[in-house]
Amino acid sequence: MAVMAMAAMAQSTCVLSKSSLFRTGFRCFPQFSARFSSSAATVASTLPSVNTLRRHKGRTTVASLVERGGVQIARDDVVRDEPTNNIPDTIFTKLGMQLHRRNQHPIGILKNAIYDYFDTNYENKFVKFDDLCPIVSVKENFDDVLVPPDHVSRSYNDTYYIDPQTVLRCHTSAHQAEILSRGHRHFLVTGDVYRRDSIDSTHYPVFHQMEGVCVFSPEDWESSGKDGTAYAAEDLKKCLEGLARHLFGAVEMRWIDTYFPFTDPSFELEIYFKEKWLEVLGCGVTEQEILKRSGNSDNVAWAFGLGLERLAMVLFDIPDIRLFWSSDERFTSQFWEGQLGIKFKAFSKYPPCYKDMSFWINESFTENNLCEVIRGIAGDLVEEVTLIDNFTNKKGMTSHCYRIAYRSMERSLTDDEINDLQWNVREQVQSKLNVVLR
Ligand code: FA5
Ligand code: MG
Repeated sequence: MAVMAMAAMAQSTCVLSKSSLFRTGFRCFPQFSARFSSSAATVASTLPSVNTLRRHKGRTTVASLVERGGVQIARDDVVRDEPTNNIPDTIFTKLGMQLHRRNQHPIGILKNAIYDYFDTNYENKFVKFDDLCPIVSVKENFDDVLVPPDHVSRSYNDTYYIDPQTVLRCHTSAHQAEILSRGHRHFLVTGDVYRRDSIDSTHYPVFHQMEGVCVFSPEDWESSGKDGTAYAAEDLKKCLEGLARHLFGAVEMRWIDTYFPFTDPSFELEIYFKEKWLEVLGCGVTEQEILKRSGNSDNVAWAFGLGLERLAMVLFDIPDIRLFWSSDERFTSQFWEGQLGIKFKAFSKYPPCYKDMSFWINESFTENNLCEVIRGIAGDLVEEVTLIDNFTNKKGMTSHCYRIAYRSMERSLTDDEINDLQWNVREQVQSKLNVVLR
């Protein structure tokens, strides 16, 4: 079955029952933008590794079918041996997981707690969607929310493409326009989202977001003495500060002004966690164009997108984002349906092992491609990849040195095991990314 047809079907059946990707806006990547706004064949040239990746896949057995809300998604519809497809099996297997629909999992517990907040404060006004298919069109993911054609988030480096018209949604905002067009004015959309990204304790290529949208009519703001935009912005901040208090009680937080293509003004909320400010959500007042196209011309709306893992890390004191995917009973048995007050107890802190790796990069080298290769080999055993040295010699050649931290959340790794991983990483980084090891 063609993916688009399947996506459309999944969409309708389900409905019933990038790192600040968008904030950064027009990051200056001239070669990149040129590539990604032109033909598919040109786009593919930035991913020299895709076909090689496929060859290595034969080694592991991967389920050929996952189920989403009663709809079956075949591996062949998602992972294809084509230059315009950049989806590895590790990502395909995550499609059926839906951590946000497990009531005993921290992500599901958090989703339900946020539902409680909205149900209590808005008398069940918000309609909830949590089973929309993550396979969406480029139009839904980008065009419908006014992401410009040359925006960095559209690149093959940042987004997982099934084919040039179809992606794994990289944010729940992909559903905003469609749901608004169907006449909904208050809704929450929860789902798994997918991004090619760097590797550290707060970034993972699959994570969960909750989108909230609330539409106001002139009578809502007219008596307030404010204009619609100021009224919505104030209401939005009040709503989200209330949510933060509902979840965390007293917590240190701050608002940052930012940019999103789909909102103006736009804000991010940061929470102080483990001696750092952690960005937990993006939000703002919806662009009029989106409202106009959905038949809401005279109205004003606010929208937000919460990063559920980030909030759950703060709420349950979970130190590393990989833990959410652990099926180790020492992790899963610590959480209970409806229990917000639980603090995660690390079963043991296993030692990390660091390996450095230097190479001369080429024009098409990107850190996201490097991280994808490393994850393809080490999976969740890789904790962090950091650029520790970067210089350009007199001949104009640029060298990067990356430090890879290997650490299991569940056991001690042996020296042999790590050396094997590192050997494979070196070999595949060289062959797939065409860099020259030093
Ligand atoms: C967005 O995705 C916007 N769609 C949010 C939005 C919705 C803004 C509606 C305005 C209106 P951003 O790329 O910043 O924005 O991601 C939102 C949140 O997702 C971040 O604040 C962060 O909490 C989380 N997040 C982003 N990347 C990752 C990642 N790789 N791993 C885990 N969480 C992430
Ligand atoms: Mg952001």
